[in-house]
Amino acid sequence: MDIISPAHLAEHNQSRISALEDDYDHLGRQLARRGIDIAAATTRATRFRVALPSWGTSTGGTRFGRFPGPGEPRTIFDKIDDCAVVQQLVRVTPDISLHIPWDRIDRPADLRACVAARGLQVTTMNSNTFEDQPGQPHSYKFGSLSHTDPAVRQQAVAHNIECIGIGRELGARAHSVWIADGGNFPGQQHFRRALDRYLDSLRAIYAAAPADWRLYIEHKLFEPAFYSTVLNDWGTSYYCAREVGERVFSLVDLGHHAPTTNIEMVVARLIQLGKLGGFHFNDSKYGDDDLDAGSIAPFQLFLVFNELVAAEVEGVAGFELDCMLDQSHNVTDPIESLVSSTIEVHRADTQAFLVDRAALAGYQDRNDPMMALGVLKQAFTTDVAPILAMARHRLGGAIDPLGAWRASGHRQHLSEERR
Ligand SMILES: [Mn+2]
Repeated sequence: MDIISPAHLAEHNQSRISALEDDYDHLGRQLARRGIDIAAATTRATRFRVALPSWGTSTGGTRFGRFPGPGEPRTIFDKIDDCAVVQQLVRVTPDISLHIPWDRIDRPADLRACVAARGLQVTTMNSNTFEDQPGQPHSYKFGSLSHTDPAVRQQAVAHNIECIGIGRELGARAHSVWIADGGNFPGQQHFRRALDRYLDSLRAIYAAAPADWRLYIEHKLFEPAFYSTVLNDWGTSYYCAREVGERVFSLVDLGHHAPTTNIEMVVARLIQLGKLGGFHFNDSKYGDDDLDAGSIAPFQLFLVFNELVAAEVEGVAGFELDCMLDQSHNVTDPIESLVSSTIEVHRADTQAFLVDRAALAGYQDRNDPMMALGVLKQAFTTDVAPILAMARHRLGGAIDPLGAWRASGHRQHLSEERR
């Protein structure tokens, strides 16, 4: 079921295909001189996947306010429609990540049918024990899964199990847990006991998950707790994942690190230890800014993908990833941000595939940092836009997704329909 008219997309592509073929052929000759087959790079680019967050279809907002735009989704069904628009344009985002209870799901069977009719699937569930819901018996003000009161922990565990139950009805296969638990003052929490309580709760959630599901735990340096956080870094995340079970993995949210953290190295460590489960892609300048992926530090994004592609081509055993966007769109049209961020992570992945790995290994062995960096920079500075556009075109998407979206006038239509 198409939302943007296929005739509009065809017309849009028709006026751009000849210029794209020119650029593509030129890039193909350039890459051939480097021993790279552009056809192989393009085929690989058609297989790229990044999941869309249902919550990314609305304006997020900050703690100072929220400025919703016209035609924002009113229900989960509207959010699915907006994800379907993104998928129609970029064709590498068939997977959706849901957030309970931000997504109100009263009729899972209807939702599953709607998602499938749009050519999409729900892959991952996300719980929310970082804010209180109306009528909830116990407050999360002082924590959830690691709370000192067993009744609060039990409520938080039950919520996570409920999310998994909804996910099963929707055909999902993974559950992602982020907790805001921590302390704002020295002395507020007993660090070791809080982590032990978190582990106990996580074991209860893991025990309730279907055997073929994966459980992701997402660490974060700080915020909303400003002094200490229970699951604060990748090392703690790795420890917890290892302690709790084989199908528990660390999820890396790019914004959840200190600004100077070498995130690509965190990624490499988790790959080596067999516990990297996936990503929440976004970008940041100062903290957990939730800016659009690739908008601030595109070289860092490339370096992260460089580690992923290295693991892929080196055949690291059991290496499987769930990649999602997780952003807060405050000043842009959420559909445009999702489209643009998808293109940015797709770009980083495609550039990383162009790294001359044999040359890089040689320079590493010979301790030649200048030439090693040169190998990475050669891939990073290659304009792979024609490969991305050709991949989208072959998959039935738009050569210029943002241009096609703007010209479709669909936002105006939504602003009237969703008044
Ligand atoms: Mn996240």
